[in-house]
Amino acid sequence: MQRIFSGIQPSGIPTLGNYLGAIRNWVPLQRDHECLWCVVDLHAITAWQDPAALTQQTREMAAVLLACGIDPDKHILFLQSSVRAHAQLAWIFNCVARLGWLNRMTQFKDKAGKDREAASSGLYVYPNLMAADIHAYHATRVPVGDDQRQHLELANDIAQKFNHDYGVEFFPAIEPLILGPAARVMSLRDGTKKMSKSDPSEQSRINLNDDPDAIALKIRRAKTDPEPLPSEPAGLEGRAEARNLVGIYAALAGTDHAGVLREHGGKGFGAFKEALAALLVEKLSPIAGETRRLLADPATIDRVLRAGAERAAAIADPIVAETERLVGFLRV
Ligand code: AQP
Repeated sequence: MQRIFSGIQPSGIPTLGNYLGAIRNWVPLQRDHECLWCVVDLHAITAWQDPAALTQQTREMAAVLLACGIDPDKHILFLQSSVRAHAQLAWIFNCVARLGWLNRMTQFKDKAGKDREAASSGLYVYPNLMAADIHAYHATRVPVGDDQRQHLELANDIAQKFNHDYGVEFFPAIEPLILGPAARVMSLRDGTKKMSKSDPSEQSRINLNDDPDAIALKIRRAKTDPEPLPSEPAGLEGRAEARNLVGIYAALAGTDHAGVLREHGGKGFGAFKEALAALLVEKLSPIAGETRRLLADPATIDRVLRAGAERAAAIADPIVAETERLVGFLRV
């Protein structure tokens, strides 16, 4: 059975983008893989997080994952900072990855924005930590949204260079699993920017804990253009916002762009947005309800995470110990 690792940052309330691009696709993978699901709090602090908010968001993220169907008994759900192996291996990978490789990472450019000098050095070496997250478990498959593809290529480059430099075949190649028809969900305010939980505009995203009124309002206010919906997917060309809303509808309804346009093509956005909001409420309300129920008993969530960290460390510690031996660290 192949081992899967995937992570999500507790940097806010998870969004529809996180759900359609990642979490929803994780659940069926549990049938035929051994899975490690990680709330990556070390990654979250690469951007400023208020400490009390981070604690709260971390527990909320674990609750959302459980509410979406992550199984903490058959698989492992844990916090990144609870397993020291991640930071230990990341340091070694900081010394393997080349600056030139990191300079090509588009996510750093996007996230650092114009004021690069003010970005944390953690944000810059984030892909090295991500490589360590995966390789600390010898995981071979990583389900991610389309935006993470470049980071996985870097993780493979790091593994190859490590294996080459130390003359071993220790870290296996990893394969990205880009799943789901809505692999990239875009902002509701700007169809060229991805939907993000840390976007300063609350109106840019659907949060998984939004109530039906909030969902309806955000969809009603979502940016569109004056034309009606086309009847064929080719008519979405150059219409980023329309394309995004159709993509979201398709992913939730289990169809594709053509299927949505067969039903809604020719309609104005008013009617389509109403149908989309109703579909979102139908699909997301049960998750929000179950998350609330779980959060009423935080001790149980914490117990699940503690047990998960112990099981994760039991896999990662020997792999990192062997990495340190290969590097030549004296163990006394
Ligand atoms: N808009 C998106 N569409 C599709 N997939 C997405 N993912 C995130 N946004 C979208 C996928 O969600 C997983 C977890 O992401 P993350 O929390 O580790 O980091 P991120 O990609 O940086 O997500 P955010 O929401 O944009 O967080 P912030 O705002 O903190 O940077 C990943 O598999 C990602 O592909």
